[in-house]
Amino acid sequence: MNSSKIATFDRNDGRLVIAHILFAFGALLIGGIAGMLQGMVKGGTITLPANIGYYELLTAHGVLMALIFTTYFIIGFLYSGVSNTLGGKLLPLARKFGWWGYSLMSVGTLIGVVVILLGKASVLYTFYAPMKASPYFYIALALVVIGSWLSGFGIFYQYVQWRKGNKGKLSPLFAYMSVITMLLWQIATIGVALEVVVQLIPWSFGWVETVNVVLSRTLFWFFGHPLVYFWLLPAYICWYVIIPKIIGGKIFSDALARMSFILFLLFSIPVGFHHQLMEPGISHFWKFLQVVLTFMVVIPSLMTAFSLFATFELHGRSKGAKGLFGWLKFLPWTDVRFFAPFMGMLIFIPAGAGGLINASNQMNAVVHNTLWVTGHFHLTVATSVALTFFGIAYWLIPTITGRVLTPRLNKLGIIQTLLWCVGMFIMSGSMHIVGLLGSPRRTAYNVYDDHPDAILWMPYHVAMAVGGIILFAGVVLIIYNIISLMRAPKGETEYPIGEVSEASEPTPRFLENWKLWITVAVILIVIAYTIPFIDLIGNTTPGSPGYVTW
Ligand code: HAS
Ligand code: HEM
Ligand code: CU
Repeated sequence: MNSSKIATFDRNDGRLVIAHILFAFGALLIGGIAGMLQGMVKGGTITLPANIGYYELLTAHGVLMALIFTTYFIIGFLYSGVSNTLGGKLLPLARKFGWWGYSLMSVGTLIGVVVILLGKASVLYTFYAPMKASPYFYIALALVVIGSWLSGFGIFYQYVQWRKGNKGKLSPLFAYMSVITMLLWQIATIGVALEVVVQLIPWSFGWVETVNVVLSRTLFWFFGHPLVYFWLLPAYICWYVIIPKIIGGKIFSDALARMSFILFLLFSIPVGFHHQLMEPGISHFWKFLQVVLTFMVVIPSLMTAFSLFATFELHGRSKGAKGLFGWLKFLPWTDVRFFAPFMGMLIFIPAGAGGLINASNQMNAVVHNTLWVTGHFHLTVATSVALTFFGIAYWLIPTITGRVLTPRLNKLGIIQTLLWCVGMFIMSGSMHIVGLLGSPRRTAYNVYDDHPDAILWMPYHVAMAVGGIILFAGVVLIIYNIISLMRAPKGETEYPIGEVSEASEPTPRFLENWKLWITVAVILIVIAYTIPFIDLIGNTTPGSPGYVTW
């Protein structure tokens, strides 16, 4: 293991980071139980005990996995890197922001989970109107969002102060990427905050009778698509900045890495309509424009793939690798800190390809609302992103707690990664196939006796359940590994930050010109959304009353 150069982590900062990471894994455990049960219900192997509704479970799963596990892990990870690269310590105010954010988000999460478990908010993690949840569910969501803003402010504050004290210097790559990730988040969450505060809370309290449904969904997806890049970018930080160090290589190009993050900031927001291609009430022209922008946002992912291959290949060749793929032999396959994120990268190839299919209007008509889509995001967020986060935990926890990753834990980590890959191959693979055969997502109805296609679907649903059980074993093992990491032998572990290859060109300074990039981002958003929003707000069809469908 690479623990030669010693770096101790500030203890107070460490507490903040660990609090986030442990909360994240707590959410993963509860969400994992729900996930396994859902798979079994859909496989027709169990019925839920009388009082638990399928949609209650599915809401808990979506919220805990997609919103809570991810956000907590991301904020913890970003704070750790910002502390490490911007001065080795958080400024007192930045740390305070971190704790304020953490507290508010935790209050929100607890209220939200209680309301969901009481069966008052089985509206799924996208909480589409006109399904109407308890107002406290929306208030809980608002608290989580406001909390995450405070955490973002802490990161911005640390960065701004660092730049003031280091005039003319290029900021560290990790910190730069963290700022973009949080900027993306702050802009995107404006949409969902408006939806929740202006539309859903007054409506669920009964202060207004009806809600404008298409407007609320459009505001949701204004947020919902960049949300997926908010999950992805921290994984990319690991791939760009951490992985080169772990394999003993160099970052291929600092400028290319920064450019790809800028492209995410610009193109990931004005694309929400690709989730609404099948919805009436939005004109084809705007859908077409946003699909074009969706294909633009594929480019930074392709740049990432190129850059990672280059890092791997240059490293291998510097060690004497021959032939087209000889460099593969020089990667540290038995090191879980590399292996888990690498499997995430590999799986991102089919995962991203599925995304391109979804984004193509005609093909979206085939896959929309089927289990194909569920298969797509269990590869992207639940594998590429989740495995990368797992891989990060194996060095982040020891670094912070002053411990070391033992060979035994490393081995358990490899087993955990393999379990996840096998389980996901089976579960997501069958979701993809059965989705193409027309089996719907988000339905508790599972026997399909009266549907002519049922005979085709059911074997895949059973396979989904089997995959889900293997995945749950993976959840149990990662929880065991996290607890063991917290108690691993004392020692010092380095925070692995990669260095940039000397062969690469210097980074142009305009990449750090925030005024320029934020302005371009806002212009693109204004072009893509102004007229659709004017149309939707001026829409004279009556709004919808609320329904409790569960
Ligand atoms: Fe998606 C639906 C389109 C990426 C998550 N997506 C979803 C939903 C989620 C989600 C959660 O256009 C469901 C929401 C719901 O509940 O309704 N998605 C895309 C496109 C991309 C994409 C075009 N999605 C993601 C990522 C996610 C995510 C990332 C989470 C992290 N998605 C859609 C569309 C829908 C959708 C439609 C709506 C469907 C519907 O009808 O409801 C692109 O960003 C993908 C680009 C990526 C690539 C792959 C590049 C490969 C790389 C790997 C490098 C590997 C290396 C190692 C170097 C083109 C970077 C290789 C080594 C070797 C040795 C081989
Ligand atoms: C939905 C299983 C892990 C995010 C589902 C569904 C199943 C499932 C069967 C589909 C339910 C339906 O459409 O009726 C599992 C299992 C997991 C797991 C067994 C591992 C133990 C994850 C992870 C994430 C995630 C790690 C994200 C980080 C989601 C989301 C939904 C979902 C966002 C959609 C909820 C909705 O449609 O409202 N999961 N999953 N899952 N899963 Fe997972
Ligand atoms: Cu999207």
